[in-house]
Amino acid sequence: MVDENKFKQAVDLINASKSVLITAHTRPDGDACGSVRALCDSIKSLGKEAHPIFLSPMAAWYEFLFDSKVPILGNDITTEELNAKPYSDCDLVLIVDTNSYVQLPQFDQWLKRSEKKVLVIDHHITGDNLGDIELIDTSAAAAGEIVCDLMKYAGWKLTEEIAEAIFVAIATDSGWFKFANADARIFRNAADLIEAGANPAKIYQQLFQSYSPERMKLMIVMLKSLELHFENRLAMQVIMRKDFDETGATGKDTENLINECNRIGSVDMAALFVELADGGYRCSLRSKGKVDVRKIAQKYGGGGHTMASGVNLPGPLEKAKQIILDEAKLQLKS
Ligand SMILES: [Mn+2]
Repeated sequence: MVDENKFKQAVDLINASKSVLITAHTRPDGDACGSVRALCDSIKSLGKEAHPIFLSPMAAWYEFLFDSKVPILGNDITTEELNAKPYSDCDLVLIVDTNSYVQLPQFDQWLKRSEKKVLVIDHHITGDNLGDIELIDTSAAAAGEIVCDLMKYAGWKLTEEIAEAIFVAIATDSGWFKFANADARIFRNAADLIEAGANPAKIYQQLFQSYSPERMKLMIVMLKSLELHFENRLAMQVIMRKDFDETGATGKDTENLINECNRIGSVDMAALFVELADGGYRCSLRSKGKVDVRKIAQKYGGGGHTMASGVNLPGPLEKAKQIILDEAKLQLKS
């Protein structure tokens, strides 16, 4: 739990502001999208302006969280435009679900030059101390849980829309309440959110039964690439750029696909390599608990959690794979 004094400082900061720029890490996931939506609503209900931006497109299945399109930096607005209205009027920057420059492409440059106050809400262990005030709770399963705690502390109204948004945040970061981070606290929060109007069955359908045919085809291609190593304890899968062309899927369609191979009982660790435009690979890593995948990601400039992390590795593919094979071998034998 974040201590009360920190919550007070955060509430004071928000109360003192007139207009808030809200963003989250690139490739916004359910936690990022849900938390941003919930905070926008809360801040607006206080009579303030809230201006959300994302740093890359969100997956289609999160779009229901927003009534209007959230501008994307680099697509819909430039960093120069962050110095013009309405953003120039913002007197507070709120960053959710990350505290790291590398997770804020383009925005990091603007942020370094900005003199605005910064509030960070995050549950990751690694961070660059971006905030003047930081609500960091590494025991929270999702940033959405800290948002939930903040709202309870501040006494802000938990509307049906806010409850739904936070439910999305906590449900997605816990793999629909089935990862090791799904503790009593998350179920208590979930119960509160359901009482406030969140509808789990509806949300489940919107999140997990809403694949586009293109995404399904991409998943099939990915599954065909499955390789198992070290007595089937390490699963590795690959998505190449041509796979996107051939299936019609896009980068955001890869979210959560890595979890599919964890259905295999023997698998302790999973890696998914997604080829990038520069010839490198975005490598997502998952662990069932025996391996610390954050250590591996961190060693090569990435970050994340013990059981879910990510890192960009240079190509060619065989070299990127070898790095993961070597690191996995070290941890699996110990
Ligand atoms: Mn998160």
